[in-house]
Amino acid sequence: MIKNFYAGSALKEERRLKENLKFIDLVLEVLDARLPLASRNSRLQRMLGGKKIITILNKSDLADREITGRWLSILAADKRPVLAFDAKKTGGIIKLENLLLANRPQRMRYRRPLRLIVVGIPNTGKSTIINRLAGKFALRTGEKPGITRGPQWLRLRSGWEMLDTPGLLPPSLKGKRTASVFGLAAIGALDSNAFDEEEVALWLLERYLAGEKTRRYLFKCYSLENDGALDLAGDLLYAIGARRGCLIKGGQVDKKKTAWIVLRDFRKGTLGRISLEMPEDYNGIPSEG
Ligand SMILES: Nc1nc2c(ncn2[C@@H]2O[C@H](COP(=O)(O)OP(=O)(O)O)[C@@H](O)[C@H]2O)c(=O)[nH]1
Ligand SMILES: [Mg+2]
Repeated sequence: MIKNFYAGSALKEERRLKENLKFIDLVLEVLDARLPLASRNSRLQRMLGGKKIITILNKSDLADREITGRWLSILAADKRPVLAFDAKKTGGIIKLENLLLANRPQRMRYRRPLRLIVVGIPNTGKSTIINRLAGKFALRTGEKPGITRGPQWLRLRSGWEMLDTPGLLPPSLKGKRTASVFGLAAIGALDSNAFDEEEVALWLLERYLAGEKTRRYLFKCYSLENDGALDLAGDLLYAIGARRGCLIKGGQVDKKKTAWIVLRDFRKGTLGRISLEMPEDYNGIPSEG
């Protein structure tokens, strides 16, 4: 049910990124902490050659704390700096700035400023991170993927220069398990025309039902009784729609609209913390995407 809408524009983006990479000393790879495997573009590794990468598990405020902790230790074994991050939290940027200071290259081949770029798939928080790092340079966030102004270098407090436009990577879908693709749809990395919202919402509700904590929080959020009567995602979606008065003519629940409510609430974080991938699924940086 997932269609790939990125093929054409992705190639253009990739060419643009390759062009920019000539001037780049450091790449900030922004992943979604709830989906660190699927939100990584594996082709990036090959494009980068030997460049330094700092991996940011952003939106960690929306992921399970303990699971993110385990992700950090597993990803750190790849010998690159990795940081759990909440780009919406004011003050948190210090941690990232310190990491940037600590990761200045030792020797300079050219007399030019050290430059970094923020890259990632849509909706991982790239623009928010750029805004935080840039401080007084107010850039717009929350814009539709792909809409950007002419690129510009901004000087940061850590001494780095940063491209004000993120490098937009396509989500890698080829060879991905269904769960990863549904996860990408849920976190808002895919075009809304590319998937069936009801399928994705049902998959997401199953994930909430599977965990004791996540389940309790979800039922509380929708003021539903957590008494075992709504153990099936389909019944749960229906109950959420009914509870929200999301009806079509004749009093039936509007399942499509309810699915969007669930997806929107999930993305905003109102449904509570949840991790959609487990560290146990990881076996090294994938080489092909
Ligand atoms: N809860 C939470 N939301 C975030 C975080 N970072 C970004 N967002 C939100 O995620 C959405 C997408 O952010 P944006 O920076 O535009 O993502 P981009 O597409 O990668 O540039 C916006 O609504 C942001 O406010 C974070 O760390 N935590
Ligand atoms: Mg953006």
